[in-house]
Amino acid sequence: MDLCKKMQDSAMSQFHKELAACSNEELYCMLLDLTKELMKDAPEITGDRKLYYISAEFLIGKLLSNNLINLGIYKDVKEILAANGHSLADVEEAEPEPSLGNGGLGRLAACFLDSIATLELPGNGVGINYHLGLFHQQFKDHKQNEQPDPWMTNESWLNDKEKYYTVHFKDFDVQAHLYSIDVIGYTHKKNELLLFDLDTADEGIVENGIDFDKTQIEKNLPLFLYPDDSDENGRKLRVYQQYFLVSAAAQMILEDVKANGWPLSELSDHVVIQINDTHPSMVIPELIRLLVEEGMDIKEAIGQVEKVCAYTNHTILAEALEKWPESYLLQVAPQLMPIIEELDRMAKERDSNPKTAIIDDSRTVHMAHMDIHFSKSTNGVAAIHTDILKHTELNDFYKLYPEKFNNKTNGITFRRWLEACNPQLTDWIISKIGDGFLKDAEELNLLMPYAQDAKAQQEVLAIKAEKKKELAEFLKKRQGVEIDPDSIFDIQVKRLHEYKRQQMNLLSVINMYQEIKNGYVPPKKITVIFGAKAAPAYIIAKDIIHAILVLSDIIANDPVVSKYLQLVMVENYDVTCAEKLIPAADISEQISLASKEASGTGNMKFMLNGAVTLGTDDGANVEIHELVGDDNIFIFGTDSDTVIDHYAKADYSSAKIMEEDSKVADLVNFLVSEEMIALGDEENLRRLHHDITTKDWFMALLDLESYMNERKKVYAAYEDSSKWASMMIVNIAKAGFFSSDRTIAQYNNDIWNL
Ligand code: 26Q
Repeated sequence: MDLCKKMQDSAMSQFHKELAACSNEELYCMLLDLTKELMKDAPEITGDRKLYYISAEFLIGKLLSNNLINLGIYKDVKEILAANGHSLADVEEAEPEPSLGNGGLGRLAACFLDSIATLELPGNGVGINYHLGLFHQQFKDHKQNEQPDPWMTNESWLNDKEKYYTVHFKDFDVQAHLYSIDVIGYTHKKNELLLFDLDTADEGIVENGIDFDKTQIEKNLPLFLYPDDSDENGRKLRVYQQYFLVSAAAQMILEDVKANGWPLSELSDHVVIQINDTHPSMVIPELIRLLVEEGMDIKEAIGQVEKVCAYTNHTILAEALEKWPESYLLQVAPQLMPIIEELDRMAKERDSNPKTAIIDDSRTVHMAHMDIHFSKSTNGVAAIHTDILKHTELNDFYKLYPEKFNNKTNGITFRRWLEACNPQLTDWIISKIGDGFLKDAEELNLLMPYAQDAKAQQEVLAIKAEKKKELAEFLKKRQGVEIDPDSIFDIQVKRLHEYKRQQMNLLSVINMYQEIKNGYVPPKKITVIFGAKAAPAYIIAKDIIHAILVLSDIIANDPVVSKYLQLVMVENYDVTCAEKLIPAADISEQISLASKEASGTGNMKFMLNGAVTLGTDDGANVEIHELVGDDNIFIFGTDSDTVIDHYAKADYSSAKIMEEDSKVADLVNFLVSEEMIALGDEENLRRLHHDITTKDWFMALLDLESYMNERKKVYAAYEDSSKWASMMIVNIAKAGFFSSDRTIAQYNNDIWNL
């Protein structure tokens, strides 16, 4: 049946209305049903070897457009809606965004699912169905306020698999209830995202913001992602969530194997489990435990699991490497401890170095250590990150298992981050080089000759101008903020963390504010945009948000400065808003302290959409730099070796920099100036000031001068629009390497062998 008739019939049967008369909400429900129906008929990807990508986070974003694209009916649906007086963009607004992730690691998992299905590899995601997501960020009194983020509606992408798995905790059992979301690839074949839930979950226990009783596990377990882990009960709840996920997952995997008639002795021939950071690491001892329960000898079970599992490290920050006191594990899942003890004993047999022990002298269990000893592969997520793991952070392990270490530079799905969010640029690329790049992203290189083509330059500038207008409309609608589409859009959007140095950007904006106040007239108005959620218990991060929001008002209230400068912080930065911000960006701020950002993936999305990077040689910026060359990127700051050296020698002092550089001192002191305190909260501002002047653990002041200088150069470069457009085109042309299809092909060749 043709699509138009199908849509008309569904509107009639569901709502007894003509298509033209339906509301956006009704159209969304109709399209949701229709899409689910089409996906139900799509062939499953099968094979006798299967991947389980297990992760505490899947930041999948809205699914309608993406699924329509991958089903090959996006344009048709858009046209049919238009013919009936509707816009697909408006219909999309009715879709709630599932908030099942924090940031990079969760979004990466979602891009990977898209590419795994597109490459027709049999592989499912496995995670938890958090009812209230991470949290919804609101700004009140210039501060972040956290609210629950309910996203599940009666009609949703979730399918009930009507399957339960019993998870044994020390004092009680729970029934993990399996749901799924279909993941359709570009060739119309499908895998699944499998999400475990608890029927006993009770949203009613949440009160004032996101507070709830952390001890009522049966009611709270699947409510929030990473509940506040600043207190002991919060941390313990996290262990409950982790064990819940891995125990249900391990049972399901063994059930799959048996259902296929494969003997458990051949487990590693048929199953590969990719462990997404240490959050699901307990899958290793749990799987061993279950195999032993099935009658397998423990040595054989360990051997199998070591061949089945592979571990990805996403961070070099020591504080993010999870380690749990043995006492927690004994309270949550004591049945794991004998297995972990055995793994620890074997690890100590392999290496007597206490730094590689799984259980240390204070009876703390190091999850990453268990992963490296007892999985077949350990990978970092960008070249520099893997190098730092090998030669610094995990060097003791690298010496022990050099063959296990490998790099898999991250990638992004072009279906969402180009086709869906920037159809204008997609069509432009197709008009120049055909649509082959949608299958083979490296074909984007064919755009290179257009970098010097005056007509092509004008065209990309026009598309950027259109996307900037769209963003201005979006922000007006979403947040009531007006921005000037004729200004330069200079954007930093990512989780708030000191190492990402939003505070350095803020200090540089203070500098711009002061210069303009002192009479400097910038050639063009600049709109600096931030978007970031801070962890609820991360005090300094929240103080940085406070300072940004206060400064934003100071600038807006200044009749002179506001003509040339605007500072905006978007509320509740999420995938939906990333899809609007990124295509509209002129400048992509990637300014982490070198050595600290494992990869970054936002940097790739900006580049693909024709933004020029202002950044440090950190994470995947290094690879972007190599690809586009010095002339098409703005790099500044201390290199990673020097930074690592500063930490080793403990010789960095922000106070010393302030003593020696009065300009830097003035900028920092502005945080506690009368102007700031008049609008803001003195306690927060003083705490931030104190932190930067006495600690500045992530060295914002080290690179502040070079950052401000480089930023000036970027703004100056923007004035030569032909040169700027050629930089945009080079960035787009060189972005092919960052397709997650390439990343997934590498995982498959080197690790999964599906
Ligand atoms: C750990 C312990 C207790 C509570 C929370 C956590 C925790 C939660 C989330 C630790 C880490 C995360 C998330 C990490 C993350 O998103 N890392 C990012 O991964 C991206 C994908 O590889 C990289 O591009 C980013 O550089 C990296 O920061």
